[in-house]
Amino acid sequence: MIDPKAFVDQLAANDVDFFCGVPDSLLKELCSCVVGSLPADRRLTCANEGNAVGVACGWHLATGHAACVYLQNSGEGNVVNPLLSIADPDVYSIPMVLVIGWRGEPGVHDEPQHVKQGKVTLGLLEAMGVPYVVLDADGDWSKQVDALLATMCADSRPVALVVRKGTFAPYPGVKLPKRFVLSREQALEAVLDELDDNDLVVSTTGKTSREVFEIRERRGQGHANDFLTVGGMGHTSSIALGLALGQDHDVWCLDGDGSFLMHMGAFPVSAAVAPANFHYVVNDNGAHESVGGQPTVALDADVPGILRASGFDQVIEATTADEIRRAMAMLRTSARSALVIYTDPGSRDDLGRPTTTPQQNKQAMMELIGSSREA
Ligand SMILES: Cc1ncc(C[n+]2csc(CCOP(=O)(O)OP(=O)(O)O)c2C)c(N)n1
Repeated sequence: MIDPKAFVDQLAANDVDFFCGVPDSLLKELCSCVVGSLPADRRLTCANEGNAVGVACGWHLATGHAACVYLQNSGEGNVVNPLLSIADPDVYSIPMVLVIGWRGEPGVHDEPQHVKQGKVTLGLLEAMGVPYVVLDADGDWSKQVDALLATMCADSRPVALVVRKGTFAPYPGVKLPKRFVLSREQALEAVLDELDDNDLVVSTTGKTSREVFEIRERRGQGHANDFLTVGGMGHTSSIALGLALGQDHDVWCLDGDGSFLMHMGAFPVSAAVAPANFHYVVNDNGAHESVGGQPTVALDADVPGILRASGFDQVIEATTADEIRRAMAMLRTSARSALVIYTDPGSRDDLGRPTTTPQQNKQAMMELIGSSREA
């Protein structure tokens, strides 16, 4: 296995001395090492992976050095535009090292949302002309990294390290202080208590959707009311908006702060057109909890203020189950209102995963709404 600290040190020794990106569960140990061992002015958790490529471009302009951009392969889509239209050797020719966690590698079992992305991960890099090497626990990683960095420097171009599951050795996780009353799962219990059989849910990527699924299982409620945004992080509110615009059931978007930040431009647009059946709830635990707990800026930024400035007339904040219940009643009757729930990061070790497929879930919801051609 690769010692994350030795990896970070080797990059730094080659003038790759700034680390930015969006955390990934497969790169959890590396991300913990970046947060835990580098000074604050040498690292940045970005809102999305494309932003991280932008920061890497600016770092090179400022220092002549290169930055490391870390991401899950789900974020490859977010980096395509700034890579091809800014950093590419045909444009500004900016060196940087992408470190990409390879979820869904062919032959390695993974969740449905990772299967297609896993198949095309290398092909996308090839199509973009980004030289890459695949790292695993057994190879001579140090030589591989040196050879790739030599290409990066010689051609002044982005290059990529694609990292297999189980490559990095354990590194102590990020410890965040306990500040609030509820866990995310307790908050979700309180939210779901207030919903009725006609209410639809669009829940965000990561453990929120897994917890919604498990709460429904425990309650024997079935899953037809819930659209689990298993991939497409950051698009949860847009999916909920489209769903609310196209039919009359109440739609409850259950977002996370990392997802909220990822494509925040969606909010003024949603607020401008939000129909009365669109209800926005964000769980702000100040972290990308689902992938290792790396902090986001959401507890420093004024999330309620951002929502208000985006056009949500009434934004309620809650930290207890009672406050959540009261707020849910208010949201149901007031258009353009939103709820920000503050919770502590953390989740059960035995949290399961959805046992139904995405297509079964989609079909069940469309039958409930009556929009399925097969209904
Ligand atoms: C485009 C993209 N980048 C990264 C990921 C990996 N990922 C899955 S869940 C998650 C964290 C979500 O954070 P937040 O919305 O705050 O919810 P929390 O996990 O804290 O409940 C990340 C980074 C992803 N699925 N897609």
